[in-house]
Amino acid sequence: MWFVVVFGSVVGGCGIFGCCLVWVYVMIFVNCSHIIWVHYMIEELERLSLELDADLSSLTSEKSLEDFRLKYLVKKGIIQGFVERLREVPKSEKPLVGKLLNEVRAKAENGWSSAKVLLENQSSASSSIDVTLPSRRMVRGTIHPINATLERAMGVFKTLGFAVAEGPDIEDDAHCFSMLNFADDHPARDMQDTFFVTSEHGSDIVLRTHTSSVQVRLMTNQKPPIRAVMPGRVYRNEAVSARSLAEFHQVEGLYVDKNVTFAQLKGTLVEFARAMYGKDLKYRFRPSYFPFTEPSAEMDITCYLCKGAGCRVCKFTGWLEILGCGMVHPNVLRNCGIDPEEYSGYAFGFGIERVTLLTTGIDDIRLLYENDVRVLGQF
Ligand code: 2NL
Repeated sequence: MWFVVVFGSVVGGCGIFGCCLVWVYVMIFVNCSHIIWVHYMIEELERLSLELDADLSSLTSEKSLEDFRLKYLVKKGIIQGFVERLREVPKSEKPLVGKLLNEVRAKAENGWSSAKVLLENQSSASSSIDVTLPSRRMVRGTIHPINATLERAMGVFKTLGFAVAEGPDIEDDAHCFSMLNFADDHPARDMQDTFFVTSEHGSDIVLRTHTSSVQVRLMTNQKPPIRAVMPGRVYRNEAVSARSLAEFHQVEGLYVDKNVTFAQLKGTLVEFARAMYGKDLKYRFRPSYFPFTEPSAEMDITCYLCKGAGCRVCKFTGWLEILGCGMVHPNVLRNCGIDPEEYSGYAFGFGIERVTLLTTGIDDIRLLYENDVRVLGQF
């Protein structure tokens, strides 16, 4: 442009006409130069678009992404340079050039963004999942020995035709003691043996000391024949030692019908003991005493350790006590609304923890409640 102006001034010195002519030339040239310049910018943008295609296709690393950004997308980059030059484009040409520039800019920005996302996905996928790593070992739980014994015992009684009944852990004196023929001064009612729950009702509420309370509920609510086992947690106010706990599990059983005999009691319990402890064991019934049965007995099996020879486990008797049993006391039947002249029944009860110690060889009952996986994982 300065060349045109200088040329105009020199020639202009040759008179007024020459001067006008020169200015006409200058004006034509200035107009044409705009057209030539716009045309050149369009050509430049088209070249840039092709260059962009090539650069976009090589965006395969973080470095190439950054180089591309610095070359095209920053304030001092190529695209912004074109935006600034757009100001000099004559108004009439602006829509055409502007449209082209927008297309080129969109291509650069979108192409860069999608290449970035692609690269990020690829790198996160490859860094977080290593399919060649060995899989994590599955830690498998085991059934707690108490539950395992409980399930086994219940399974045996179910095959013998017994139903399963449950009741509340918190009981009243009637269901836990008086209806079961406990005398008012029976030592089991003593503060030292039973947990009494202090309540508005006085000291009538207790934590059940046996699941016989469930049997009382069953006999009061249901007409014979009744054949059921009652598993559950029971509580006794005892010092904790290797042999006894203040909280343990019990299964009690009851069969009430016409003409139920002691022979049936023995047959059923021998069947149960064989299924639990093995077919070739020896067993015996010894006379015993419970307030709720008459006659009462205790059942022993041969010691699993010495096979009857006598050892520390069986206190050198050769026998191990496994349960208590007997014929339901007529008073208990009467208390529950069952006529003892018409019906008779047998009942039995045993502690699940004790059976678990006998069948697993664990020698301290407390181990069953410490939940040490080194102990529990062995069963
Ligand atoms: C034991 C002894 C026994 C019973 C529980 C019972 C229940 C009713 C009536 C009569 Cl409703 N008897 N249960 C009978 C004899 C023994 O348990 O050593 N348990 C751990």
